Amino acid sequence: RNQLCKTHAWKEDLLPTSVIITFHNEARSTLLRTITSVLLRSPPNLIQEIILVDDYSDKPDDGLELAQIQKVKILRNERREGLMRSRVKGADAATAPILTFLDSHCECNQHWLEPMLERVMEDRTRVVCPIIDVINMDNFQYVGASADLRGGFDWNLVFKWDYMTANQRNARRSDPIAPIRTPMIAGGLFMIDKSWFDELGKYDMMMDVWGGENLEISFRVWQCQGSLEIIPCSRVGHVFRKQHPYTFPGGSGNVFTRNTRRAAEVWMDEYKEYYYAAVPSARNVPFGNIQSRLELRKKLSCKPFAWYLEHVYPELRIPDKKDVAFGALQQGTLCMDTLGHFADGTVGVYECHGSGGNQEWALTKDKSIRHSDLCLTVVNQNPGELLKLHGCQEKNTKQKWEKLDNNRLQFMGSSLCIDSKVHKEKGLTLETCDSGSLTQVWKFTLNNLKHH
Ligand code: LR7
Ligand code: MN
Repeated sequence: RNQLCKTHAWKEDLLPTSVIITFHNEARSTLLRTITSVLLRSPPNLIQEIILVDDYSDKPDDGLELAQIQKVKILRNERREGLMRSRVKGADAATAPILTFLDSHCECNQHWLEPMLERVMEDRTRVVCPIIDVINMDNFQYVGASADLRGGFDWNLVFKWDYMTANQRNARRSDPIAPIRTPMIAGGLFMIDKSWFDELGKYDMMMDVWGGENLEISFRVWQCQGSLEIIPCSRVGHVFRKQHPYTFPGGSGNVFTRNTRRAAEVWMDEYKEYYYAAVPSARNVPFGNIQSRLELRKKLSCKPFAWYLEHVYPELRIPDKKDVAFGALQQGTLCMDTLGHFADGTVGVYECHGSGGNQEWALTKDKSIRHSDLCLTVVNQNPGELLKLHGCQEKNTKQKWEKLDNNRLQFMGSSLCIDSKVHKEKGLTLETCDSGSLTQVWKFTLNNLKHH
């Protein structure tokens, strides 16, 4: 923790919480570590109970044995329900006014609880999480994680950590233990007022196994007049694993996509089209009935997704209405990159970093390939000639490109394509289009955009 956390005096009259841990085939040792750390690292009066929800693990005995520990209660599903319905079962059984969810392989650190309780008690619409440290999956060592991260996503709707912008980091320097507003929560470790969890619609009970519920609850909290925060003085370790140690009834890809579609269809309004542009195969996965969740959204008078994008996640780039494709232009692991050059500069390729910037391009309806207000321009229309960045001009025929079906970018009216084969010495060049040449393959991360 930041040193300042030690001297901060937490409120005296904090309310107790019920800790809810769902698990499917978790090792008993890691479960024990989670439970023990909750009991040893929290003021006893603030832990009402620990509710374990055994999501139909192969061995019922583990849960039964752990339930012999003080304050630990066990519920067991009669069939595999997945983490969403399991958490709701735990929440419904909870007797404390505040719920704390944890994954089944955590270690709560010193004074992890008080700073979060304080925030939720001040305002019950705040949903708060700790900084999630790393428990090394090879030797179970506790390793501190960066405190300068927030939760976010790209248009593929997969959770990712975002580095803070320079402004956000500066603000943090003046008050390092202030709560960090986060567009999305990782999903497993958070605290929420129980009455508000209920009012807000708990979880989507038609989501299965794993995935998508974190996106859904994040949109729901923000759009329905709540907020999400990371509390820097609260730290909890989590075992990050390479793969799921359990089966996915229905197949992991399908289940994840189905859950994600349910979140997108209910909460994202017309912006869901950018998700389908980024993950076209998602359209083939049926997502079931969402009527009751749409009604919930209406009943709670939740704000449109456009509001969320503008006020909560302005860092997420929105394709322009004039674009037909957008994002990075990928060639294997490399991406087209301005290399920091400006007007009259050349362009090259660089390892894809996934954070836009010099690697953000748009193919526009008027057929230019655009980076900000600079366009890829042909100076001399011959093989081997370097491409340049020039200011975009709508009528300039030297700035017109055709995206071919085999992922080539062809200079309009010619048989020349953008090629990276000599980029190291000079930059990207025009070369005779060749469907066998890998240095001419360019794929936009978002294709065939439809705007509403
Ligand atoms: O069918 C299942 N039933 C369960 O009870 C599948 C899982 N589970 C339990 C499981 O035993 C575990 O306790 O649910 C919990 C989460 O499953 P994990 O640990 O396999 O998930 P994860 O840590 O890989 O995934 C993160 O994203 C998930 C999306 O559905 C959940 O929100 C997890 O809680 C979440 N974990 C965290 O936020 C911890 C920090 C990770 C990060 C980033
Ligand atoms: Mn986990």
